[in-house]
Amino acid sequence: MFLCAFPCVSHSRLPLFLRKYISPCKRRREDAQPGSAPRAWTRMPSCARSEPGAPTAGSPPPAAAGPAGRGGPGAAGPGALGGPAGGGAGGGGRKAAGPGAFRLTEKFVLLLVFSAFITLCFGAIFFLPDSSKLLSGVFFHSAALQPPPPPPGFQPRAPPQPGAGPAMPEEAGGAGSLERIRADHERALREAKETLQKLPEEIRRDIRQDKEKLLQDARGRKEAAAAGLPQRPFRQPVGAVGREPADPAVRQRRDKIKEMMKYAWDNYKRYAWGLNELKPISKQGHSSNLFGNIQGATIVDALDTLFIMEMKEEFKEAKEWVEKNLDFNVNAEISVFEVNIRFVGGLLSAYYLSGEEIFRKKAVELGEKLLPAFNTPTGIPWALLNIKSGIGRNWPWASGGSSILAEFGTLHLEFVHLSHLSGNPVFAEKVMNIRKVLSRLDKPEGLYPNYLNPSSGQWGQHHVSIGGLGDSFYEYLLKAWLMSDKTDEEGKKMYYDAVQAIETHLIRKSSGGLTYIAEWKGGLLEHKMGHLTCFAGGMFALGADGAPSDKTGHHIELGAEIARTCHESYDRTSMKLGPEAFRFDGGVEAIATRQNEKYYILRPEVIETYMYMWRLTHDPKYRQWAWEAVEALEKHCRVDGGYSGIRDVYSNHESHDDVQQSFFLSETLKYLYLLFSDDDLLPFEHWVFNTEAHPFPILRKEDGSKEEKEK
Ligand code: DMJ
Repeated sequence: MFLCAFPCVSHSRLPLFLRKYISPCKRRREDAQPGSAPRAWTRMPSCARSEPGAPTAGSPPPAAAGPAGRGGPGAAGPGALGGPAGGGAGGGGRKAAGPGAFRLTEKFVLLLVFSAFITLCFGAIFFLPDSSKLLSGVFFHSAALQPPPPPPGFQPRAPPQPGAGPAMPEEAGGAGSLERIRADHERALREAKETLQKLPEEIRRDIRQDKEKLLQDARGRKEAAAAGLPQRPFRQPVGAVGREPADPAVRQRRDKIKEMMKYAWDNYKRYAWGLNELKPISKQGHSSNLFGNIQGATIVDALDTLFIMEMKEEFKEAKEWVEKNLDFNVNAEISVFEVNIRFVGGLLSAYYLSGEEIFRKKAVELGEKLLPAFNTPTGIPWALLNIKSGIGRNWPWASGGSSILAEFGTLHLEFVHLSHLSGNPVFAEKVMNIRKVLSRLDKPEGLYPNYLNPSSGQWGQHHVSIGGLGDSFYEYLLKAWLMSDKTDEEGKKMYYDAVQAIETHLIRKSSGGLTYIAEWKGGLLEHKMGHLTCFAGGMFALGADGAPSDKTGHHIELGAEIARTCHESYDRTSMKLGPEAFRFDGGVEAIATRQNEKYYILRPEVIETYMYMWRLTHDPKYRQWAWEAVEALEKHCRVDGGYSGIRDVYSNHESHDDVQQSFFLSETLKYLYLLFSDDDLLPFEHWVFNTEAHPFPILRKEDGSKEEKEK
């Protein structure tokens, strides 16, 4: 360590009696041909030992070093300072008194000078700015400081652009820039000030949490490496948890929604833990064939809601369940769409919010299991897939073996993030190919039919819907553009063109002045709107900002009108909860006329639209309408064992369907909670929600490869 300090001092400026002590090194430097050896080679032998490629203790010394170079008998103990004066070979005579030997006082002076010099060096290291970097350069000059080698197929990320938006959430800009150092120092100062204001027990708790986080990070890194995933530094995401709302009335409502979440969760835990969903009346598990025998849908779907509501204990137990029990190595035929939006989506969000590697690992593992679904002549995926055999098929009822628009069109956000997190472009390639197939096809009147044959690449029946079978395809066009930091121009164009066609051919106004979105069947309109279609109000408002030809205000207005119509569909029932579908014909408006359309299964779409409208307009009526829904849910859906759907919302007494849907926890309650939170909880500038309300971070322009975001 001492010797390492010397190369930075010119030999000629050293006191004479010191020069001879370092002369072996000096001579070595002079012996070297200029430019013939790396700079490191000119260092003192003991320094060179830490250079890459330099022999370590026990390895044979290079021939050029000669027997006296190192490792000789004199290399240990006091003789380690160098060879004998004059640099004779070997260590013999190192202790013999001779003309060159010092007296005790000289030795003392020598020691003092050494000490002063070392103190100076250390002082410089510790007090120079960013001393940690100097220290690491001097003492830890090792491979640990080198970036890890890229995994196969991993696209290197572009350096951040100056002036680009804030890095999000884990990819900050280039290390070492002055800006970054200044920001780091300012942050450190701020944190120090905050720490000074804390109580001792708060400081102790913070330290404990930091320690846990460090341990957990280390564990996670190991797991990720074992799964072949690239290393990723995790940074606290923006707006993952919010402040308490300032207004006590709002705070109280938000607390109520958290209590509802707790009630739904506790009952699931009590009666159906580890199974997909809860039957709250019969108080047992509910299995839906959408997930085959993959288990734990409610747990995975609820993870991010638990996180943003700061239900830490529950989040922890959910995470532990995922770690120990979530198993995809099962012989199961699953719905690719449902598993993607709930399981892949839930795991991705949980990872982005918490940084727990287990979620990234599981998401990528599941994503890989879904890949065989794309093995069709066109690459348009099957609806159903056996994740063990990799054999896929379509729903038998879907127009001549077609795949469904809302199913294959709702993979994009998740698959782009899977590529981003795994470094494997295959996921993004699969969904970009879907885009390619769609953009080549003729669209009747600019509309996208709900059915597409994955073998022929041709449309099936010309049925168009912004509700069931079509809905989230449109949603994902817009959100793909937003999630790409507005670089996915193709997604943007497809979205706004589609909205134009929808307005022209599907959107109508009732005689009572209610705007609705009808369904289109080969050119004929069915004047019916599904509960599912109600999400479109939020979508129009969210997309208003980018609308072409000064149509921003118009798109907001369209969102507001759809929100009003959907609110009417709730308000015109006896339970103040909306039916599955409502009609605008036969003398009725926004009312279900068929018995099999009168049910409510805890769906989120109307509340989702209120949430977007609230965030984008701050019109208090949206909070009011949302609160009406909360009251109705409490009155009619809350039962002894959780929350249940209702068979007929027009009836005066409840007939429960006995299912607590997993999307009630992931979507309905999350959107309600956001409605009564400040806008800086999961702000739209940083997050995009998948169709199951799982938040994904926007991929900043400087993040990720082009392939993941474009085409
Ligand atoms: C959710 O699973 C998703 O929102 C999906 O897109 C369709 N609808 C259900 C909830 O109604």
